[in-house]
Amino acid sequence: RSTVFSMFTRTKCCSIAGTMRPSMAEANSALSYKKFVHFALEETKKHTQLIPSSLQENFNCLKAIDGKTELQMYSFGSPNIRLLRSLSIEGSDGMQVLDFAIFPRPEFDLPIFCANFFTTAVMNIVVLDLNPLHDVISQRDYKEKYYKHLIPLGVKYAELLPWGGRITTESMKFFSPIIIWTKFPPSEQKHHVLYSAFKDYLKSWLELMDQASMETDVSQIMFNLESQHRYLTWRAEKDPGHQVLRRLVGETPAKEIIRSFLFNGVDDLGSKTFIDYFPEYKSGDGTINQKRSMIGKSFESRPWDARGEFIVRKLLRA
Ligand code: BLA
Repeated sequence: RSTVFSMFTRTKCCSIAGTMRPSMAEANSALSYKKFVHFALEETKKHTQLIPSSLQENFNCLKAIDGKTELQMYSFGSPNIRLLRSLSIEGSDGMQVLDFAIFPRPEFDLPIFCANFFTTAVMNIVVLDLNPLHDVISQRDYKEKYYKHLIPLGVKYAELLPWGGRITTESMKFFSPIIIWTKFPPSEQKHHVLYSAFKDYLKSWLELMDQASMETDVSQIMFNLESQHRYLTWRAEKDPGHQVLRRLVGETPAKEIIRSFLFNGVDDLGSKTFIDYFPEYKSGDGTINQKRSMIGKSFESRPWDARGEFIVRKLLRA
């Protein structure tokens, strides 16, 4: 496993490797996401015992082809977390990336914690959400169970971090009523708001985890498992970050980071294929259509209202 990575010299290139403690200079750097990772790990440790994942051996620190950009990866598990993993990238050109996710064990129908921030010298692209494991548009009971009490939090941040405009229509099915989808030119004030949002969303997820009860019904566990596998299958195939990763580390290592690290489980949590889950992407010769979206982009404005009701149903009718 991970033959590609052994071809790289895996030096401890990232400055917070080992200690996970950013230096004051890094912590104060206006646009760094290191403090986000540091907060997330420390906060999660207050709620559960984090055990280093076996993935850490192969996925820890990597220098990009340019010899300057650094990719830092962390991964852990716990009694109720299947995988907590973090990829942060600090580019020499001011590019900063955070892809932080927490996937629950299949005995829990908890949402998936998802923070995806892509920052260049001119733009921030932000997705922050507790991605629902099950459908929150048609399954009202699931929506009420996890999101009802969080709607005010979502409304607060939707005002501070306004809707980022038209978005891949298919992605909306993976988002919750409290989704933060926003774009803004780099600004210290916005970065600060984003840090608060990240902390509040993570704390909310950890509270849900504390309260969650373990499912014992096998069919329900299988249902959770398939939903998580479907989610992983979507992101491992269509995540907008893939192109950037390929450019940074090359085709094969990028593929390995995506399938074995970021969306670990895509190859072993289920046997359905991308086309099984998303048949509309099947092209004439049976392969997967390379387009990111078959429907195109939509939702000029936030499709959830302030009560957490989805207001533009027709595009998502499968
Ligand atoms: C853009 N990233 C986006 C967009 C979304 C997401 C919604 C806006 C473009 C679009 O409409 O698709 C994120 N999409 C998600 C997430 C889910 C989803 C989280 O469906 C979950 C179900 N982004 C990263 C990483 C990189 C990155 C790691 O998370 C780079 C290494 C880059 N995201 C990135 C770039 C864009 C983007 C470059 C703009 C490219 C584009 O608009 O196509």
